Amino acid sequence: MLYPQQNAARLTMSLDGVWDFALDHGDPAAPSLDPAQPLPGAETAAVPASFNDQKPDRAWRDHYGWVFYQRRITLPRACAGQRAVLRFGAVTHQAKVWLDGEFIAEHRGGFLPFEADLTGRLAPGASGLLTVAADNRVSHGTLPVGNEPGQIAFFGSDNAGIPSVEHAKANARPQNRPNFDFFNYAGIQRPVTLYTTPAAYIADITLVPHCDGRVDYRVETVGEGEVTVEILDPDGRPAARAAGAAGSVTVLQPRLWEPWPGTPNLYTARVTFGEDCYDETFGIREVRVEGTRLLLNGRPVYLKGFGKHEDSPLHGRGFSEVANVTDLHYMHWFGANALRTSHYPYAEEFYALCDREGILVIDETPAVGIGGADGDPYKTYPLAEHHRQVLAEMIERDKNHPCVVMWSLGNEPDLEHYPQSAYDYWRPLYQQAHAQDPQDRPVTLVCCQNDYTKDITTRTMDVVCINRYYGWYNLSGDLDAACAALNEELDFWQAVGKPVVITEYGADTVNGLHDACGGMFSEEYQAEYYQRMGEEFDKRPFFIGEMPWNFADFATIQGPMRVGGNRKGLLTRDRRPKLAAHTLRRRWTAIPNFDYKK
Ligand code: E8X
Repeated sequence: MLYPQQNAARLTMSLDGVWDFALDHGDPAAPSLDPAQPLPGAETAAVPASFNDQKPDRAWRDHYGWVFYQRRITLPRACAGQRAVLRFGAVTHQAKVWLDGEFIAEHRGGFLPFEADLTGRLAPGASGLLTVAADNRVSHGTLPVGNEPGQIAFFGSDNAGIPSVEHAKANARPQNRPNFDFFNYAGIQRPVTLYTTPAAYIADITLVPHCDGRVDYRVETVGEGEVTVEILDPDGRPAARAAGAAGSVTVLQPRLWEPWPGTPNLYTARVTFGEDCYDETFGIREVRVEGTRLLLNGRPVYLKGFGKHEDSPLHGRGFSEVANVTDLHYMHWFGANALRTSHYPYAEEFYALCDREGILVIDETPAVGIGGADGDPYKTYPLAEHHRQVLAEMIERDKNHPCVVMWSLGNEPDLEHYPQSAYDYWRPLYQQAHAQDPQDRPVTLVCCQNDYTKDITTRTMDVVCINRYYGWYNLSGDLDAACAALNEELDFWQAVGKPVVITEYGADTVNGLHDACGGMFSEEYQAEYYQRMGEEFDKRPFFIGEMPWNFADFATIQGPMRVGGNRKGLLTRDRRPKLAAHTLRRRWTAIPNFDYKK
């Protein structure tokens, strides 16, 4: 699915701004407000953004079920004869859409785009009432996963078995019980666009670049016309040309895409088809695994960066170009070159920025929270079909981005209690990712702190990605024991013979809390923790990446383990560095992108 683009043949009209908004207090089984009528008692909500933090009201923060958004839209007369398309960057977690009360679209999955063709439904020069219902419920059938009524949320305090607690749990009001450690923000969280194309149009573009300058391409079209493809170099000069819907072109003396502080050279594939045209940006780079090395353009790359969240004050999980630009400038400040889109695909605009800024991205599905309740989740959670859909949509959306160097099938599923069942669930997804990705990037699955000797899935991934909290959730405060345990486990992975990246490690740290003895939660502990962990990583040639958790403090559900959210950030939520940020900055600015581990 191509990102909306204004050009010689296409118009884009933003529908972002202040919409009418109403909580739906009806039965969550289905949206209950009338989409053909103005919303009763409508309030205001900004789009794009999570609705939860936009009003100091528990009813908004803790809502469970559907919410409604509504505004009028108009298609200009100048669009006569054009195809008109309505596009949502993401509506969390599922959406239903009506125009003047007529149902026109729905989508499951809160982190990927969907469209509705309005051609013939909205006449040029006419206006219509656009109504969107968003469902924020999570369950064993959604990604991310929520726990069912009567169960507890992530890190929830249970005191299981106490009659009064059990009875109160069983009779609690219907509510979300996220089995994940981030606030269940929801709503129209990414931009909404009304855009046009000619009646005969370019539907999709696939690009597979090679370091020798060959670029394989395929253009999918609708209607009659001829395809031409012109490649423009990073300076906008013509570099190659081809005709036909599929084929190859060769760029002489290609300027490769490299991570910052190298040059992330970006080329443009200028595609024409009849009256239509579209410019698709891409980078000439190759990524593959060889032995225990991750090779970028044939050279062993070392990943230094973060697990992040799309999370910022006021916006919640909502799209914020300001937060994205600020965060990527901070990535350079840290000397970082990589990040993981934990725990869901981020906004398309973020990947475009990573392409431009030269940041390597591990692109992750929203498959987080699979496990933890009673029984084998792979036998009881109705997830497999939706998971396949989400993986397919993520790869289809992000396939041309040079910044995306690896797919993560999910985060921290249960891989040890039902090992064969887990393997049988994840292996087909691994195979799907490889089969679907035209650039055949490495595929991983991020593994939770577990008994790695029982886990038969993680070791089958192209890159072993482990989240480990030695010195925090276990061996708490004892960094000598933590380093000993880490090394015992790394001995195990050394024998597996795959590249290993630690995709999470960290310590909750209250900014401003200082302790000369470096006690847990102090800034001194976090700094010492990262210093000690880095020293151990440096001893292992197969250890090819370090990604602290988390880039910044972020909002979570309430619970006895969270003090105003997750405080493992190297930055505070409003992006101010803690002591350990300077520790990592010193370390990473001294580590080169390539050849750090031979
Ligand atoms: C944490 C992180 C959480 O924020 C992230 O989304 C997934 C968690 C650690 C799990 N990984 O808690 O800060 C460790 C579980 C061991 C008991």
